[in-house]
Amino acid sequence: MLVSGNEILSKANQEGYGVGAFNFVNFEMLKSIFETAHEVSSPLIIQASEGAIKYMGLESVVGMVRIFASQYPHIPVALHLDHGTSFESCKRAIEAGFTSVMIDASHHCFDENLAMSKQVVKYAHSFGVSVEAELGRLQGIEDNISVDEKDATLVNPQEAEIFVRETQVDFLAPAIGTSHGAFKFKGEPKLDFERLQEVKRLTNIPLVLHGASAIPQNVAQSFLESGGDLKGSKGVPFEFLQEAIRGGINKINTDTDLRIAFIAEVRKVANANNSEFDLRKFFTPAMDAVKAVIKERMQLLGSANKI
Ligand code: PH4
Ligand code: ZN
Repeated sequence: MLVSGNEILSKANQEGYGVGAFNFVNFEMLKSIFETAHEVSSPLIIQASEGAIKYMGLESVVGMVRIFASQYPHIPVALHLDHGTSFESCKRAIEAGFTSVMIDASHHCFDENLAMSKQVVKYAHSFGVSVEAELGRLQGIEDNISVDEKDATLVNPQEAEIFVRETQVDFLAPAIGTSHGAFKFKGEPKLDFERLQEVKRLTNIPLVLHGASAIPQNVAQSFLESGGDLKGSKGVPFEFLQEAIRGGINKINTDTDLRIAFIAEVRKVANANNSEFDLRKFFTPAMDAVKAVIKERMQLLGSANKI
């Protein structure tokens, strides 16, 4: 059943567990996500970025998610716009049937971010749609970074308190040192958990971790064995994800891990038989690999058996 993101995340916030928010760009990814949620009885946040919407078409995104949601009526599902860049983009998604949106105005100044987020909240809440916003910049933090540099990049907890009170956003993504993609840390992985705890203490709403892929060892290895190159890749370690949940994170954005797992299998089939052209021969093992990653993650974050 399609529900607002609030319905899924306020329960996660009260009970102290995390819910993976999985990005998709095609039928195969979406099918893998739904089938795994069904298998482990997990609530679901499905997300599509503006790029994914451009690729699939807005109506197709909503239509596909609605069809799968109706096949699994016992699973609470939120369809979330990931990194919406404008009020218009959020409005279009809401009109089309998204039940949750992110307005990402984090690259604007604080006042502009606040004003844009407020505008989206006013519109979205009138349709029962939840809203996520972001504070700070998604960027790795180095060991030798100065306090000033850290403050310029990461979320400011006092600003977070004002921001949440003024905008009434439902969830906040505080920058604490993660970044998108497969290369998150130059040295040892490092996140600012103290800052996270302070944001939670001052806001007490569900918090979101972007750039939360772990690049699990077995997935990276499989990519390598397929002939892929991921030299220097580093994700967020599993124990960091658990500590982040203890610090107040409830929505854990996951995209890169799924992409890597999928493509490794596609390449293996291509390598093994260069006269193969039946798409199903490529995508069936790819979906199995993606499902294994999602299953491990749902269990680790604590959303399994929460339906
Ligand atoms: N996201 C996913 C962003 C995907 O434009 P696009 O479709 O490439 O955008 O919001 C994440 O936070 C994913 O984090 P990850 O890279 O660690 O999986
Ligand atoms: Zn993100």
